Amino acid sequence: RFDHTAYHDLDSMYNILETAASENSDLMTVSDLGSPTYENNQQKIVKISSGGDDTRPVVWIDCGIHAREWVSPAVCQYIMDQLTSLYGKDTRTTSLLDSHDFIFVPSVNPDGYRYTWNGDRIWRKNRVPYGFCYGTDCNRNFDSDFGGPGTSDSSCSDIYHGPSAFSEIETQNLRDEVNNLADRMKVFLTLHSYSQLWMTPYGYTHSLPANYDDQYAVAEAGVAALEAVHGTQFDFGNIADTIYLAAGGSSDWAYDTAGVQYAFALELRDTGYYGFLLPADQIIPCGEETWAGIMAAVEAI
Ligand code: 0X9
Ligand code: ZN
Repeated sequence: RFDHTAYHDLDSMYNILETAASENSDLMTVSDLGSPTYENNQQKIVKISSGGDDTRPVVWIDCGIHAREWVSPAVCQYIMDQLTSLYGKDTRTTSLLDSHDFIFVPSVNPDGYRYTWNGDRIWRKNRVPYGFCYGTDCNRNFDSDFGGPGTSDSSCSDIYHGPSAFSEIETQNLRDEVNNLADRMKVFLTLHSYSQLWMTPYGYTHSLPANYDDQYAVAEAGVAALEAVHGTQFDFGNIADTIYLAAGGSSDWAYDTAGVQYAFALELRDTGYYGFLLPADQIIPCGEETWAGIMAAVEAI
């Protein structure tokens, strides 16, 4: 069953998900997202739905595109637990889940995540060898100004964009699933750490998207609800101005190409004291505030 008192390695997380799905078979299904990765791991896709025959608006939440950002998959697990354990018991959870389908990819980068457990704790990219070095930054590999600012063409760089847009199995699988769901995807959320930011497009340019005011208002509502839980302060706004220019990111692609009108990249706790090494006793408070923010954002759209 779910356990938010510790981080879990890939096998343990996947075992937890399978157990949770079997205990909540009316609500939760786990399957493979697409083709296995270079190191033959699966990206799992978790669907939490109370019915509706695949017609309801979709809330997409992906986690762990960057391997070292351990709190991200942990918060994905926290949210899945909230949905499955409170459906039919808590009115807010019940109405959210009676009007939306929730889709999770709890580990977008399973090869990298595995390597953070058995090789290098602060590894970021996937593990495909390119020349003398390993790994593409999957969040530079989308077709959103591919190769633009904030990316590198050196495979030894932590922001290596890969040989071409969607060269990586991880981004291909994610692209195909988002495209399948695009016409009913209400919001795309991708969870990172750290910096405490709620970010809207764009990352590849300082220009603002056409519906920026609407996305900004939803981000503001999400942050207000998030901050109300534990007082954790988040900044919000477009990626390029809140963090830095970075092309090839998933949320820019989801907005521009898949046409999802609300596409957010969140940077969860903290602001650098622990950084990527956030202690496990912060998983629950981080999950609580993040989920409160996401609920409020979904309700605000
Ligand atoms: O650099 C990144 O990919 C993200 N920051 S992190 O420290 N977690 O690596 C920011 C992603 C912003 N999104 C886009 N550039 N689309
Ligand atoms: Zn990240």
